[in-house]
Amino acid sequence: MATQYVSEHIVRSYFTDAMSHMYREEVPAYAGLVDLVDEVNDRVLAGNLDLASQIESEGGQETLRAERHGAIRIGKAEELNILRRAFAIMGMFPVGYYDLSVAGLPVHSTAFRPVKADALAENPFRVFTSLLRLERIEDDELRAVAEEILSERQIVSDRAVELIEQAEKQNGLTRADAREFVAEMLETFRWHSTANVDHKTYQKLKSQHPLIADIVSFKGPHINHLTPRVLDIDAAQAMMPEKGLNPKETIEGPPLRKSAILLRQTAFKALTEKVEFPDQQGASDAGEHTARFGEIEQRGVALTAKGRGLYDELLANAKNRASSGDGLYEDLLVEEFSKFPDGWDELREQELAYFSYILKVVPSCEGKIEPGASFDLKQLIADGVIEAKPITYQDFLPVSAAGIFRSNLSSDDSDLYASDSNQEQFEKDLGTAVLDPFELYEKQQLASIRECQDRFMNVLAE
Ligand code: OOG
Ligand code: NI
Repeated sequence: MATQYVSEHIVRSYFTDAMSHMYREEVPAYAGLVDLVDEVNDRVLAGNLDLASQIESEGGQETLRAERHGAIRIGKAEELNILRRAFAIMGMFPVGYYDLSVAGLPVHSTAFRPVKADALAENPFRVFTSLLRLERIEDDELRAVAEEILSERQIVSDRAVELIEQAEKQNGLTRADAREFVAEMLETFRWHSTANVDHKTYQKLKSQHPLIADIVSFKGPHINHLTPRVLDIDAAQAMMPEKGLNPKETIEGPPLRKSAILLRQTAFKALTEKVEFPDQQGASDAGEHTARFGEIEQRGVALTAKGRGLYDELLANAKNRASSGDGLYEDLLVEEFSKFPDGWDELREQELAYFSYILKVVPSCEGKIEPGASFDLKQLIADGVIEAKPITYQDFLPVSAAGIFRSNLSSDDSDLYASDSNQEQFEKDLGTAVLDPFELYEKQQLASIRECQDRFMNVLAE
């Protein structure tokens, strides 16, 4: 009998589940956030039967409760490269390039995520992955120290590397190997309460940028947050203080709307945790480090380049007006976004968002497709023969990501810096080009139109 390999989705689900358990144990406040999310979601579902049946059809509670994303920060090209290979085995591929230099952050990033619609439906877990840009450490001596420390570390175990090579060669893993692989990968993302550097080096790195200290001072890229899906992010944000969680000041992304767009997210601020710093004498020095937090997200429709242009413009207006004292950011955001059409039909007709089209089968289209009729998408939608379903946004937003980083780095620097994007170098380090998110949504929309067209022709031929 041929050896049976498990699907990438299964490996990814093992991984999501294992990360969730580990992080809830490592960070009890995160377990508290998960409880809060369950409470909010239960309440929303009890009051919205349509949504409840939709969630049921998408896999029910188990799918709803699985985390949507997490984030890590890594130090060198080899780490990015080996993680790219590890994530591929879980069916996660690099999508998008995020230049965070505009927010004064010494990293650039991508998101490893499933790409195809069926894979996303199985389990959409994504890992936002940021690579340190050593060249942004100004002090030559300190840069050399950081480089030296990073050059010595190996974040993926020898056994994990073996399993990665095996999976690549045979194009899959058996269930037992998949379990072992996930257990090995968990070690990569585990927290280390003892640092890799002495206290003085840590302080120096931190004074350059807290992010540099977080990346360089530890044995590996600890998972710094996980993010479940919440069905009412405004309610969850309001409830955090009463659950003993300290939320960031504002929800990132667009304001609350009838037709949700892109991504709204918020977090409780990173905790300050005890860390031991080894010294030259083999003893250690007690200190602390602030990095780990918990986040929640709520997603809406993916926007076209045109829609995204409008989103970026309105968001920038709200931010600029708030910083010049024009009013409260939340109020200004709502005011600015009144210029963004709020209804699925408008979003579709003005080509601001992506939709997936479905030709309804008989009897609903009976009598509506006349012999000899031509395929007119607009007309068929108007006639109720074709249904347009919003395509969910699967990616991240650089301005939001910068806001999440900042609220967790004990730095309130919100200035904008000149862009210093270097996608070419990032892709060289990654070992492949990142996928373009707009192209992915475009393709999905187009494929759905083609399928409608084929089915339409079949109905005509009947
Ligand atoms: C990543 C922050 C970005 C998001 O959801 O936008 C992020 C980090 O803090 O490492 O996770
Ligand atoms: Ni996040």
